[in-house]
Amino acid sequence: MEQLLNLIDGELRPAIGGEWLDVYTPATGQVYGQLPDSDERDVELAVQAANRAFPAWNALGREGRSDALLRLAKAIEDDLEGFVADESRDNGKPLSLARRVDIPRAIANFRFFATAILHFHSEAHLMDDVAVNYTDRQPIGAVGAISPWNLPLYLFTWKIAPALAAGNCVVAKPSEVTPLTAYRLSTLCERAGIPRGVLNIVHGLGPKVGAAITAHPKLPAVSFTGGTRTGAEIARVAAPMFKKLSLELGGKNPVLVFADCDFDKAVKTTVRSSFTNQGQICLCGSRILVERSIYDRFRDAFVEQVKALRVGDPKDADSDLGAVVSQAHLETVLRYIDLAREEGGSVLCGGERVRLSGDLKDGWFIAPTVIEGLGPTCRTNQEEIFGPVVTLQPFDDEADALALANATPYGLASVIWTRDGQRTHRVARALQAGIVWVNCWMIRDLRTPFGGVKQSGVGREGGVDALRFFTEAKNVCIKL
Ligand code: TXE
Repeated sequence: MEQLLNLIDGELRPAIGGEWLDVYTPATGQVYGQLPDSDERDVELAVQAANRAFPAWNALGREGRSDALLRLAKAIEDDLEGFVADESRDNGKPLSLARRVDIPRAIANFRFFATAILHFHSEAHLMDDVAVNYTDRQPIGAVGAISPWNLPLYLFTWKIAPALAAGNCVVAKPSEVTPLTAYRLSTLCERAGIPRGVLNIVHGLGPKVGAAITAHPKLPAVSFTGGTRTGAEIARVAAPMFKKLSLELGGKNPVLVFADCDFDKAVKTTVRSSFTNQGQICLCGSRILVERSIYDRFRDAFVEQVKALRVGDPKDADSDLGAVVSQAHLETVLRYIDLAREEGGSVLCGGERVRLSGDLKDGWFIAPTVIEGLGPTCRTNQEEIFGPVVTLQPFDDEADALALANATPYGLASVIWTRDGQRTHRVARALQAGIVWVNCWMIRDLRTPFGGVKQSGVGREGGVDALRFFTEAKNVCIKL
């Protein structure tokens, strides 16, 4: 039984309370290890360590911090297959996906911000012969980072890298559902020359450890990715403390398929945008809106390709889908499929749990599911399911497509399939979303602003947005 440990003040250690939580392998449904059941006492030690380490880490300067993050990136890269195997085992995703996306992106996160900080510039405002102003963007100090289970190391490092690059020290909490690669990262920090206390990782439950991070007065900024309901709870606690908050929350992303699209590419890419990572990506397209004139043709071609997807052992190279992340999430997703039937939807494929053989017989596998016949206002089309489940809806014209697309409380990502250049700009501008992909999906430039509107969150991550979140702007005005 593996015992994961916290990283606090440069030391790998269990929770002060000595309690442990089980962690599972989704593909088998079995416990593989334990993680510290930490509480506010562990968070307190981590906050003290982060605040102690801050002056020296900041004084290291941009070059020194950049070198340290580049060393961390190299350390992960040198252990790529170890991280890939851990991520797949812990989350249930196919090894091939962890190798192609998750771990390379975690490395890229560190490398991107290690260099971005070297080019992070500020502004000056000259008032003729009166005065000169310059904007001094200083690091905040010790900051909190709380991340989810769907892209564990990818989203964990997406917060940590800019925070550290900007000169802050971090108290981070990975999801208790997928703690393994954050733990593996913590075992590399000393070797990579990350000074003690600069990065602190406290494992445990959200309402205990996450809540303690949110409420701690010496963590003036918190960056969170996870569910909308949790985001609201974090905001409820942090707002009266006037903390800086970055909230990247849920989505119910529309895919708009117009009749003039590149049909084969639209079908093929929409299969990917629907079911990658078992549909457990906040950027997945879960509501597919198709112009009526091509609806039947699209539906039949799409369902045929979805039926060909292989749900299997995450270790198998030809598995397209692995297991969903937990027993609880398996039950949530299956309940939504039952709800869709109750609301009058017809399941065109999938719609049930998949039972594999051998030691995978108790694994949490769900067949990729496509549902049609539901209107825009039902719960199935309003609520984030966050699993391998999508709905199809026809639309008559552009206005109808936009009305459907914008008809949910979310506004994170969206996809447009059309060859019409004017329509591209019109529809992109009218969509209530933070991200719009046109004739593609998941092409990511880390310099671009990342985040959503409405109940998909507050603020933007990525590029200069992230570095500005993790710094405070001070205007210095000098009389000439
Ligand atoms: O998120 P949670 P989960 C959505 C998706 C999913 C739902 C719940 O709908 O089903 O969120 O997923 C910590 N104070 N997304 O369970 O519960 C928790 O320990 C402070 C979309 O992963 O929000 C974990 O580390 N922290 C999302 C982190 O918050 C708390 C990706 C996320 O947990 C806390 C993942 C509290 N009171 C899920 N309660 C996206 N947009 O990518 C929990 N946590």
